[in-house]
This record gives sequence, structure tokens and C-alpha cells, in this order.
Amino acid sequence: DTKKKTNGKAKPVPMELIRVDQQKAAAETEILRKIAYQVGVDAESVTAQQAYQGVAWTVRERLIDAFNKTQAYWREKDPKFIYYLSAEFLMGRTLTNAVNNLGLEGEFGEAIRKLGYSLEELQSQEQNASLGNGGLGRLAACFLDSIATLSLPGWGYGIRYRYGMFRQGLENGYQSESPDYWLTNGNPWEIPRRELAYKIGFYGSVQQGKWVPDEQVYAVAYDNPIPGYGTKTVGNLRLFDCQPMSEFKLASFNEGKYSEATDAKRKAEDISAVLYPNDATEYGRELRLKQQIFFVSAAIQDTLARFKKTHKDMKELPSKACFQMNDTHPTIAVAELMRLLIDQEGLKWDAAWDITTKSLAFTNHTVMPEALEKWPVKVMAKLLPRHMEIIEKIDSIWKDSLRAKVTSEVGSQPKQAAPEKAAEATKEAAAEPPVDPVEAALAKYSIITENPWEKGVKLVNMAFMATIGSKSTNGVAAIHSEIIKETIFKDFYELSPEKFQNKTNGVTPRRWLAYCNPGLSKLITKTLGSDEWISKTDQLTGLKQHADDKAFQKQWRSIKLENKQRLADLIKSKTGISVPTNALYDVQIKRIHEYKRQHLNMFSVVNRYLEIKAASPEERKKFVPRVVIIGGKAASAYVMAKKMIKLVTSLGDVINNDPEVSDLLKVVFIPDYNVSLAETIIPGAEVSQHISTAGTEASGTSNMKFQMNGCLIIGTMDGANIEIAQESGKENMFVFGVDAKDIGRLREERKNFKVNDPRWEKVMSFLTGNTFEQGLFQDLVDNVNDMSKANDWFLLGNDFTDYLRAQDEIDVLYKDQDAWTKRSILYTASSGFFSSDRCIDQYAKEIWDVKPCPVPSS
Ligand code: OAK
Repeated sequence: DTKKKTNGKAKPVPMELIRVDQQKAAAETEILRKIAYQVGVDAESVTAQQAYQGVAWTVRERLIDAFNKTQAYWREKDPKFIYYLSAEFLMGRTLTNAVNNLGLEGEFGEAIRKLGYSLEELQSQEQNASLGNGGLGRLAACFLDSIATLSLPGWGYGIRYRYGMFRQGLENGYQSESPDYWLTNGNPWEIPRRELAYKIGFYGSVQQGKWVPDEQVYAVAYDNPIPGYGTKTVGNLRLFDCQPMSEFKLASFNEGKYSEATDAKRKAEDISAVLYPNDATEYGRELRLKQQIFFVSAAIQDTLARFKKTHKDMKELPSKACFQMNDTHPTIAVAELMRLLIDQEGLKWDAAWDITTKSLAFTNHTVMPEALEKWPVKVMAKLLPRHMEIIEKIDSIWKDSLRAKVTSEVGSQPKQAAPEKAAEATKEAAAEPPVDPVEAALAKYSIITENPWEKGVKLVNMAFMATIGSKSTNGVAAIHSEIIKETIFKDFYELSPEKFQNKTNGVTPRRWLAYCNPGLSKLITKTLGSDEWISKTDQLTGLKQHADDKAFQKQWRSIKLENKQRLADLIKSKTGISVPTNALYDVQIKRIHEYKRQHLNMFSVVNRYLEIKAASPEERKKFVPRVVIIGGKAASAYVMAKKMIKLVTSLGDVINNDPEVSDLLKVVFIPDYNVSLAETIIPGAEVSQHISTAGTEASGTSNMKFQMNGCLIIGTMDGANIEIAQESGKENMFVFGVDAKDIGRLREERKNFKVNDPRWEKVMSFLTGNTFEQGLFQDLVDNVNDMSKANDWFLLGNDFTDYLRAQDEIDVLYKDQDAWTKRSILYTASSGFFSSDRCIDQYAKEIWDVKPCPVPSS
């Protein structure tokens, strides 16, 4: 064994050796020392990267000082903790956030200037920590910021992926993917805890009720301090790296078996290598489940180890810890906590179940069926045999508890099968043993279900297990929380309605307004008379009274123009395309997906293009110039999403090079969209698109970021758009599209539906005509237009005409700049509700029962 879970006894350090904060040198001196001794260069001339390193390693020390104090204080006070379990944390960059949250901007700003740089320049040297895909991962990052800001005792737990989200490039207009080496320059923001390593087992068998794994690895902890804003509290994100039990087999090496010598190391390192390994292969699927048990087991073992230092009775766990499971990825926690309580702590089943169901809580983030994880029983039983046993027992006890109720319901139904059903029965079915009607009725509640697509294959429904094994299940926007009660969890909701909650998402106003939009932030502070709004966003309503003030509107507009210039510069540097700043900047940035309908956006672009081409030179003057900006990544295996990217880039090639259109229309695809690009794109946007088919986007969170930055929204009545419309006034939003409640019926009717709009046909013909390579977009067009091949599942045809109507409204309003600016001000003024501070406060009070425990200022 190369590593042991030592956690050796600490010896007290003599007081005189303890470094006192007040003795600390000025930032400037410290930075120079870091540049000399950590970076190892002569400080007479430093590159931006070297200066970044010097500054970051200095800020790190301030961060760690406050972190240590917070953690020591919490150890002493022993408050209840929230543990946020998530496969994704999309943290982005840390420097600016840390400097500002720690209140170091004055001191460090000055020191950085003396080095000849600006904080912004140095920040651009930092690699993004892209340990997430999209919404769910960035939400987790915003939550950590708010948990620390509200001084709530809380840690995040996840995986320290060696490669983050893939880097996206463009090759011939198609997405290309390359690995994200985010750790190449080192990472000043983490503290390796090499001694803190937990054993994680896989495979093997269950012997005398205990699991004997065949394979074991270590989960090694890395702490990432999370500074709160306006508080001394610094929370923690603990990420685990996977290491082998033994690195290197010398004997194999000496026998010339070089690859065998490092086999275990390579296999272990695969576990924390990449986010969501491709699950097209059996190995890939198993690897995903390995990742899940890996970080969940490490997190729970870690928590129990700390808990046991001060508590003897496991029954107290629910009063000291709450684990929030961020979607289905961490839901193996139900079985793992049961296993640890029973097999390791020696508790009886019922006591363990009581503790488990009181300590866990579950959030659902999507209704897309492909994202609701269901593991084949075969895979689970092979990789985690003891967990599978526990899951079977949970399922069987659960169904037993429902048997009486179901029996009486079945008993009150007609015994005979309906005649038409009976007639349908095939000979094959008739040959099968008769199904017990009670068992059949219980199946809808079952964790273990039959795969509807593969007869005889059983699956573990992780979302069902999470709901059964936890104290609460919540959706992430009002409509989404209603939808899951009527669909995915309908039967569970009917059994225990009190378990179901809504927690509308929020985003941190620090990163997403105060720091990414310093111009607007300064104006808001000046107007409101203080910067308290940064943590009390309700105060933003104070801007409403200035919405009609022409002088204020002018200042507001000039800040937007500066931000548009920054965005134009970014576009130029990333794509080579020049875009005029007098055009309306229209943005859609999010994962590329058919339900998010970037292709609907492109259909309207084609329509606009054709209208400009058809117009006379005189008529063309009436068009509002538009720059349509798209960013986002497509999942590697998602062919249609990749085609949608090709659609955007191909339209860009045609439109941007057409002299007839000139500056009236530009289409830009910004490659490699990530957190820090969003920080420049959002403040520069004037209208943003949130146009998912009603009922499909759980919440959306970029909609909130755009709203905060005074960017108008064109959107469907879906996800949090609905609540944003309530707050900002529906009349101030460009709302279009069908209603979520009609989706089921419309999908049925689509087979016979024709889009009654000549523009639709024109767009379809253009996309399949000779402008592009023969057949290039045929599949995409067929999907939405050829009902013999597909059924336009996301209802682009139904929404097309109304969408174009809303687009026209945008142009009309933009011509009246005062009216436009007024709305923009009203958006920011009414965005207070969408702070993640509000959201986290609700989680803390209504689910977690965790109370603030602020570190005293002295
Ligand atoms: C990712 C993987 C599996 C399941 C869900 C996701 C995800 O990112 N969902 C997104 O979560 C966001 C935060 O709640 C929501 O705002 C998005 O609507 C949702 O798609």
C-alpha cells in the first residue's frame, strides 16, 4: 500500500511559532516573493501568466487563513451541515471572485497595477475549472457561493476530473472535440489532502452478509475553499481524485510486462479522468457507475468519520447532516448510507432506514427521459453486489408496505380483462404464466423494473429509489415541480404529497452581475446609495423609480454600449468576424439540444435573410441590424445537435459574406462556450433567447443572468421564464408559443398538422435547396417537416409563426431606444428573486434545517 488512511495525531505547535495575521506583509511584497520562490522567476519582467501565478498563490494564502478559521469554528460549534453531492461543479475561474469576495480588490488591485497588469488581464490567464456540462453544474457552483455567503455550514462533494468538459473547436463548421487539460499550470485554488484517502470497493461477492470487493481504489481528497461575500465564512468544495492501492508492480516490470506493471494505476485513474464517459460501451457504462459510487462513498465515509469524532449515537446523524443529491448521479447514496450504517456501524435495518430517509434529499433537474438514470440490474449486481442486495430489500419492503392499499384498489376494479384487450392477447402471451393483478399493479411503484425496450432485462430506477429513500424531492422551477408531480413521480406524489417541493433556481449576483458587469454594478451602487444590493438583491427594486428618467437611461445605454464593444472584441478574436455595435445583439448560449430549439432560432434567421434579400434598397433601410450569436456544446454522441451547430456555421458563412445583406444581419457561432465567455457575452447582450418547447426546460438559469444584466428575453412559457415574466411583467417579455398543458395533445395531432405559413415552406426550401451541399440539412428538415419520417417532437412547426411575430415585436421596440432602455432597467430591477441567496435560504429552511453559523468578525 502506498497510501494509508493515516490521519495521524496532530501535535500542538508552540504559540510563538504561530504566524499572526497582523504580521503579514503587504500584498505587493508577498506577490513578489511568490513570483521569486514559487514561480521561480526574476521579478524584473514577468509574463501575464507568471504574474497571475504570483498573485493567485498569494490570494490563496488569504483564502486559506479564513478557511482554516471557519472550519475550526465550525468544529468547535458543531452545527448541522449541508453536504451537496454533485457529479458536476462548473466553477469557471476563481481569481476575481476570490479577490472580490475576500474584499481584497483595493490592496491587490493596486499591487497588480504596479506589476503592469490589470486584474482582468491576469484573470484571463486562469484556466476555467469546467467540471460540469451545463445548468446543473453551474447551479451547484452558484449554490456553493450562496451557502458560504449565508454562512451556512456546508460543503460540496464531487470528483476532481483530470480533464474537464471537452474543448470545442470547429472543423469545416462542425464541432470538434479535444481534451481539456485544465491542470497543466497547476491549481492554486486547491489544497491536496494526500493523507485523507478512503477505500472504495468494486465487484466481488457478499459473504456472511458483508461485501468482499475484488478491486479497491483510494479516493484522495482535494479541498477547494469557497469564500462567501460580505462574511468571514469560507466554505469548502471537497473533490476526490482516484488513486490505485498500489501504483506500480515492480515484479511485472522486471519480467518485462511493462503495461501490466501500471495496469492498476491506469484503471484507477480512469475513474476520475473525465466527466460522463461515453456510455455507448459496456466499459463506459460501468465507468459511470464507478464514478458515482466512488465520490458518493468517499463523501459519506468522510462525513461519518467527522461525525463519529464527536458523536457516539448514529441516530443523531440526521440532526447533524443533510445530503442533497443533485439529480440522479449521486443517488446510489441511498444504498451506500444503508450499507455503511448496517455493515460498518452495526445498525439494524429499520434504524438505518430511519436515519437514511431523514438525512437525504433529492433534486430532479430534467424531464428528459434519457437523463433519468436506470442501471441494468446485471451491471449493478456485478459492480456493487452488496448495494444490489440492499436495493432489492428496499424495493421489496417498500412494495410490501403498499400491498394492502393496492390489493383493495385492485379488488375494487373489474376482474375480467376488457374484451378488446383480451382479443389482442397473442398466443405467446397466453403461454406465459398468469400475472398476479396485485403484483402487476405494484409494478408502477417498483425501483426494479422491466426494461420496456428489452424483454427480460431488469433496471434499477435511480430516481424512484431517491424519492423513496429521502425526505424530500424537489423540482427547480414552479412549473417543473408541478410537471414532475403529474408525470415522472405521479404515483409517488399521490402517496406522499408532503414530500414534494419546489425550489426555483437562482444564480449568484456576485459573479453574474457585480463582477462580470462592473460598469452597471457601479451605476447601480451609485443610484441606490450603497452596494448592499450585492447580497440583498431585493433592493434592486429601487431602480424602478429611475426607469423613466432620460438621463439615467442614457447612462444605462452607454454602459451597454461599452459591454457590446467588449463582446464585439471577443467575437473578433474568437471567430475573426467583425460585428457592428449599432446592431441589436441577440444571444442564445446553452447546451445544443433539439428541445432548446437552436434550429428554430436559425429558421427565423433564414426568414430574415430572405426578407432582406427580397427587399428594395429603400426598404432595407427599415430593417433593424441584428447580430445573432450562438454558443454551446453538443454531446459527443448527439448527431442531430452536431448538425444544428453545422447549421449555424453554414448560415454564418452564407449570410456574413453576402454583400447585399451587409451589416443588417450577422450570424456568429462562438466556439468553446464556457463560464468565463458567458461573463463577457451576457453583459453585452440586448435580447436573449430561451425558446424551449413548453414543458421541456426544467428551469434555465442563464435566463436569470440575462435578466439581471438588463437583457430582454424572448421566450416560451417554460421553466423559470414563467416566473421571470411574473416578476418583470409578462408584457415586458417577448412571449410566444404553445402552452405546456397542450403539448401532449399537439404531439398527437402533429401527424396531420401542416404549418399554415408560406414563410415556413420558404425556409425549408432554402435549407434543402442548392445554397448548401446536396442533402446536408435534409435530416434536420425531415425531422420537423416530414411527418412520414418524424413527428416534430419539439413542435417547431406549431411555434414558428408566433415566434416570428415575437421577433417582429423586438424590432419594433428596438427602434424606440428609450422604451427599450426602460424595459432593460425594469428587468434588472425585478431580478432580485432570482438570486441563489434566496434559493439557498429556502433550501436551508424548508429542506435542510441548517442554520447560519457565522465566524465572529474579531
Ligand atoms: C444534467 C444532467 C442530468 C440531468 C440534468 C442535467 C441538467 O443540467 N439539467 C439542467 O439543470 C438546470 C439547473 O437546475 C436547469 O436550469 C435546466 O433547465 C436543466 O436542463
